[in-house]
Formats: sequence, C-alpha cells, structure tokens
Amino acid sequence: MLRHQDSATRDLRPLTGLWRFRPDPDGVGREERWYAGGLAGAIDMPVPASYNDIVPGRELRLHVGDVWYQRTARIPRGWADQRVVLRFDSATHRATVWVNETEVVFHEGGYTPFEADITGLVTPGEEFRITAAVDNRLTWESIPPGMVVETEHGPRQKYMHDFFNYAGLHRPVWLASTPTTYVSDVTVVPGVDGDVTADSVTGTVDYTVEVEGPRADAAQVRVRLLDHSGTEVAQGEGAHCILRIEDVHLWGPGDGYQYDLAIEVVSGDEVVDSYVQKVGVRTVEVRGHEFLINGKPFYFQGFGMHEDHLARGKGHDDTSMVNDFQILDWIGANSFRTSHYPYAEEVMDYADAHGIVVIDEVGAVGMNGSVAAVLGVNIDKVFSPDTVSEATRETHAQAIRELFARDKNRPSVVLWSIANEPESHTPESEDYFKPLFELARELDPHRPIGFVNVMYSTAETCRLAKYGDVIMINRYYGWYAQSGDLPLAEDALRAELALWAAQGKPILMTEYGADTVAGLHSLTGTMWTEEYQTEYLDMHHRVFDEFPELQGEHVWNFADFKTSLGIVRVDGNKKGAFTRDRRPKAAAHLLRRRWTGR
Ligand code: BDP
Repeated sequence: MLRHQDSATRDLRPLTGLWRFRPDPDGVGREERWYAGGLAGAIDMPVPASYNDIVPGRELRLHVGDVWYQRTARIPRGWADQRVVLRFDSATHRATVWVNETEVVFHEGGYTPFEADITGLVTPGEEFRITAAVDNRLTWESIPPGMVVETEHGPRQKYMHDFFNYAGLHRPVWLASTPTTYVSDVTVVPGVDGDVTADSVTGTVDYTVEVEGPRADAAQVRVRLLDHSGTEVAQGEGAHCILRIEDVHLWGPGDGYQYDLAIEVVSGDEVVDSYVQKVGVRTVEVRGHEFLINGKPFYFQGFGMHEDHLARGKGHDDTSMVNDFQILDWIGANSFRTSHYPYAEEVMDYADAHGIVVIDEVGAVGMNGSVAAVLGVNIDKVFSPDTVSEATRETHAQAIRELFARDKNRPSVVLWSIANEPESHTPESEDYFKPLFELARELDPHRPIGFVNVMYSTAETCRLAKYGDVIMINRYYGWYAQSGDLPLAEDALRAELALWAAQGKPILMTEYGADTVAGLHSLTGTMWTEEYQTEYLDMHHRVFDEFPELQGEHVWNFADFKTSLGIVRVDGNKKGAFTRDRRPKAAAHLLRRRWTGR
C-alpha cells in the first residue's frame, strides 16, 4: 500500500495527539453502537501509544478485547474535488473503523497499515467523527497466535511469545488527499549493469507505477530520477521502464544514499498527480556462505530489538527512535532485526536514510510448544486443526503480503524473516511453512528469505532450513542450556556451529544473550550479573571468530523489555545490553570495543 505524502497534488495531515478512549471489557460497544455518538465516560489517550501502561492499575494493562478510540477532524476546504483517505499505520491487533456512523474498514494484523477511501462520507470544510474499535485478542487464528481463556474473573490472554502484548494505536493516523486519478502503487527494483565492485558502476532502476481513477487509462506516466543535489540523472516515460544511472552512488551499509524518483501522471499539459519515491541502488546476493551487499561480504553486527518504552509501550516516538539509532551508532551496530514484527515506517525510513541494514521480520512468533513451556504456557501440539492451522496460515500469508507490500522498495531491507522460532522439526511444521516460503519467493524474487530457528531443531532435524537462503539461529548456550557453565556451553556452541557450517549457507546468530540485572556484580561467575553477561558474550565471540561461515551476530537484546507476568521474568526480559531506559550495562562497552575497536 502506497504511503501518503505532501506533494504538488497531495496533502497529508497527521491525526496524532489526544483521542477519546474507552475500554469495552464486556464487549458491548458494537451492539450498543458506541460509534454513533460521543464515547460516554471516555478518558484522554495519546496516539501513538500503547494504552496498557498509561493508567495505573491492572485493569487496562491486562484488558482483553475491544477498546474504543474516537476523535473529530475537519476536512480542509481546499480538498474539494480531491479523494480523501483515512490511514492507520497500525492498530494492534485488529480494528474496525467508522466515519460518523458508517463502517469504513476492518483490518486484521497489528503491525501493518490499512486505509479507507472516505471521500463520499465527508465534506470539505466540515468536521466528522472517527471511531475505531481496537481488539487486542490473540487467538489461534491471529498472527502472532495466542489463547483467550474464560475464567470466573473474566477473560485471560495467554500467548507463547516473550514480549508483552501491548495494544492500541501504536503509530500515527493520517488524513490524506490525493487527486481522483492518482498513483496507487510504485515498485522499484534496483540493480547494476556489470560489475558492482568496479570503480564506476552503472545502476539500474526498474520501476512500475500503477495509476487508478477515472482518467487512469488516458493518462501518461513520466518520471525523473534526481540525485541529492536535485540534478536529473535519468528520465523515463510510461508506467514501466528501466532507468540507467551512469556512475551511480550506491546505497550501502553506513551510506544511506537515495535518489528521488519524481513521478508525474499527466494528461495533455496537465499534471494530474505527482509523487516522489525514494530509491536506494544496491545489490544483495548470497554466494556460498557469504552474504554480499554490493558484491562485498557483509558481516551483520547489531541486535534483535523491540519497540518497547516506558509508559507508551510500543507507541512510536521520534525522540526515542533517533536516540536508539544514535546509540546503535555509538556501539558500532550496522544492522538490526525487527524482532518480532514489522516496526514503524518511520524506523524503516531512518534505516534507509542512514545505511542501516535490516532483517525485516513478519509478526509470526510463538509457534513452538517447547519455547512456550519455558514461558509457562503448556500446549500439546502447536500445528493441528485446533491450534495453528490452515486458518492461521491464511492470516500469516496475509501478514507476509502486507509487510512485503509495505517495505518492498526499501534498500535497508536485505533479508526477510517469515517467522521467529517456530517448531521446525515436525512434518506438520513443514506442511505449514512450505507454502509460505513459496509465497514469499513469489512476492519477492530479489531478496534472500529465511526464518529464525531455535535450539529444539538442530542442523540434523530442522525441516525448514532447506527453504531459506541463510541460516538464522537463536542459541542460548550458557543461559537456557548449560546454565551458568560457560566451559560446557562453549563446547556445545562450537559443536553445533560446525554442523550448521557444513550446510554451505551463511549463518547468522540472530540471538544470543544472558539476562542481566544492571548493577548486580559477582567475582564468582554468578548468572544475572554484569560480569556473567560479558563473559558469556566473550565466550560466544571467541567461538564465532573460528567460523568463517558465520556472517553475523545480533545480540539479544538491544535493551531490557516488558514481557507477560511469569516466574522466569523479573519485571521483564533483562537481556538488554542497555536497560529499558537506555543506560549501558558493562556488556555495551564490550560490544562497542568489539564492533568499533574503541
Ligand atoms: C528467544 C526468543 C525471544 C526471547 C528470547 C529470550 O526469540 O523472543 O525473548 O529467546 O528468552 O526464544 O530471552
């Protein structure tokens, strides 16, 4: 889905700020038509933010079901004759939206955008009411999956993944105008003609522009490709064409150079619509055990992260975003994984613009009985008609389609992860995943694809590794296995890496880490201390450096984060190199030394 923007023919207004908000614990709002008027007894709720931690008390934090958001907005007078669109960058995990009393859109999936054309329902110059019922329930048919258990004290949400089920409107909401005949989608596929490592490289940009609206058939598309100084470096005619850029400035790690593809839809002399698409030209290739960006081996160093902050939970905020990216720069990280769901588009824009490499992950996490058991949730069979089933796969496929559509043009995205730590050694898991790998390949034949494996499936038993281009593994030797015993852990890690190395693909250690309470110290190798975390990391790095097949290390996690309540987490997961408020643990300094030499 094409993002909106201000252009010569378009306007964009954020609908962020305070919305009215009312939880619906009894699930009566739809029947009682709460959208038909002002929300009774509503409180103020910031957007974007998770609602869970805003109000003291358990009620909202552990709420299960719908909550209602509402506000009014005015359509600018100048928007007469324009198409008007209401866009939500996300609503976690599903939402129904009304404009005044008309339902305009329903969307499933908590981390991808959706929109509604509301032109016929609103009047330029006048106010209208937006109401959204946002449902946070995770079920066997949602991505990620979960279970709602009915009890005498009301419903209880259970889930099999290790981060808190924050919900609400986590990202901005927008009111946008476009011309009635408009650019509805743009796809760019960058490439190079010849040797990408040569001194002077010719870049190619294969673009496709889709136009919709009453004048679409008669309209022409013309494009100009502009460099940073605004100089035209190529131009094209038609909805599909391949542009050539002599002596291209490549996008690369640490260099987020992007061109502007200035698109115009014209009819005679009239510019009907104009839209600017950013384009980074780079190549990505897996060759043997190497992961090549622009023909050069790239070693991933960085973190698995989370959208997780004090008070606003998963709500996007530019201040924290830039601060987190500055910290990543300080520590020498060149990449991160969007564990375990698509992140805000602002985050992806920043990564594109600054040359930060991203493993983009679909929100499919918690499909593993063994992992769930560690977190205190017991399930018999993960893949079955009653649990993760064909219906779940439909939701999962849709989540893949929507993420790929959202992020397809991003140079920062060099690898897709279609799931984190699913069971992957059983025939049922293979049956479930095979079509999803096929779908992902069909949607994007240009980027490598993979999934993230967990220790319960080894190099010998994993049935999914063969479908991926790279091997991504999360391993916790010295934490969940050989707990506290680093010599034993070291042997086990080395032995396992040797088995994966034999498969001839690049190996990425997408998670390794140890829970660490900042300020807890020990001279005797005690787990949970800062010393243990650094020794643990040192041991891993020693082993990693023995394996040329290993092409990356992403520490789990960048920062401490919230999880569900349980006996294995003390106020959340503490595997951060930083605390939740971004103070460095000793590990952060160790990583900085390793990654920057400073
Ligand atoms: C892995 C998961 C991650 C967890 C981590 C941990 O991928 O979500 O938070 O382990 O246990 O199983 O800390």
